[in-house]
Amino acid sequence: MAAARSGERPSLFVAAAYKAGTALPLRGGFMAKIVFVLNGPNLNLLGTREPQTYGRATLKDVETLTRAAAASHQLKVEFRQSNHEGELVDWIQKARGRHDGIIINPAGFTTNSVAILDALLLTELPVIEVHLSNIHRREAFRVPSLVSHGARGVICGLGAVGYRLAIDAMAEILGAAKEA
Ligand code: DHK
Repeated sequence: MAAARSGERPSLFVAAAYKAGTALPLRGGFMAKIVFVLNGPNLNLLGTREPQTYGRATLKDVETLTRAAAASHQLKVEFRQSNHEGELVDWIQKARGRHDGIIINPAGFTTNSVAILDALLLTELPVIEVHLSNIHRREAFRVPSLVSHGARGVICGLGAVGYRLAIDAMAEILGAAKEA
């Protein structure tokens, strides 16, 4: 991503990217890297959906926690959820060249979406797969994950904290700066 030097007027490219929300200048003039955090079907109902399995944190709570973790690494986050496979595929395709890494909880698409896996692969971005629950100690149909074939790493079973850990890992992968 283009870096604007401190004190310099942002270039047209930077200004356009900033407007599009794809490049975010920070103090000191360098561009914050952007992590795309994607959530699959039924995660919009977190907090009330089978709380014994998925916890009481709402998706908004997860987003807040994720953004706070990202800010501590001077990373930006774009956080989205969809119940629709095609919409997720469209978003992932557009991440190429716009985002620096992807964290995805594919939820119900984990074991069956070749389309989501293929989209993740084409971005050539680092991908971390997250699940709130420990899919390995649940019903057999929740594994194996197709998405894992495109993931650098997988975190599961740690609830919302898994998203924070995924941000920490992504920061490491992207060489992001840790705030003092
Ligand atoms: C969420 C879902 O919706 C399920 O379909 C997966 C995952 C598990 C989770 O633990 O976050 O099997």
